[in-house]
Amino acid sequence: MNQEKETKLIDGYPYIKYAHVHYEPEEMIARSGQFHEWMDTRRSVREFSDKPVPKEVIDNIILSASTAPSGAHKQPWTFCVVSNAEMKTKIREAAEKEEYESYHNRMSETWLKDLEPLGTDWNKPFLETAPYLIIMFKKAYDFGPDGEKQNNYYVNESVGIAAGMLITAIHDAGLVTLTHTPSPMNFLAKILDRPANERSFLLLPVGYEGEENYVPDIQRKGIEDVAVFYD
Ligand code: IYR
Repeated sequence: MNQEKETKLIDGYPYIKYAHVHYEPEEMIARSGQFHEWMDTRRSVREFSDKPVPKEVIDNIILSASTAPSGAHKQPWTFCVVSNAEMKTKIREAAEKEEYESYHNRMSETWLKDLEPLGTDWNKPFLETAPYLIIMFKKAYDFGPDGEKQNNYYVNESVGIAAGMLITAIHDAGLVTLTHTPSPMNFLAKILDRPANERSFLLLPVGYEGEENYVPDIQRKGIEDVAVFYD
């Protein structure tokens, strides 16, 4: 890590020499299998404990998420971290207002039926219980040095990848989360006073699961169901 960087100019731009770690096939098989087993223990959790989480962990998981690849390396995301109790209450109230409307008037019968085994409803107590709420914003565009608009590219893809990496980092830290998508979710930009170029993307409560926590007994699709191989 503290090795000297081997640098070179290519087409006038700075490059550094890069070689990734390699494993023997046996070890690669073992490692990837173990990683899958570990990832397969991840579950979306709706009951949170209010047990505090060190702020440094939040910094680390956000930095991990922020290593995601992005269109033209624009890193078009902002992670808003809310631990302030009054702000969490405000967010819960506004989210539940929208969710109540969605569950009662906006979602179809089929949709509600599909959600039934997962036990979701308009009630979102985790928005107050979880020690941290991370709200991801996507930056539709950025501002240059003279305040001019600068385009970002593949913003949804970039922020979606970062969200997946954030979820992985949360799991790896021994914490739990849930991807909450209140709809419409523009109230978040208002409450958090975000600039005009940012749109809310995903809300993730982060913390420990509640005591005596149960999650739905879901099954995941197998390799034959999710992958097609063209040999
Ligand atoms: N956004 C709502 C509804 C919801 C929709 C889907 I699709 C889910 O997988 C889960 C919930 C909510 O957060 O409750």
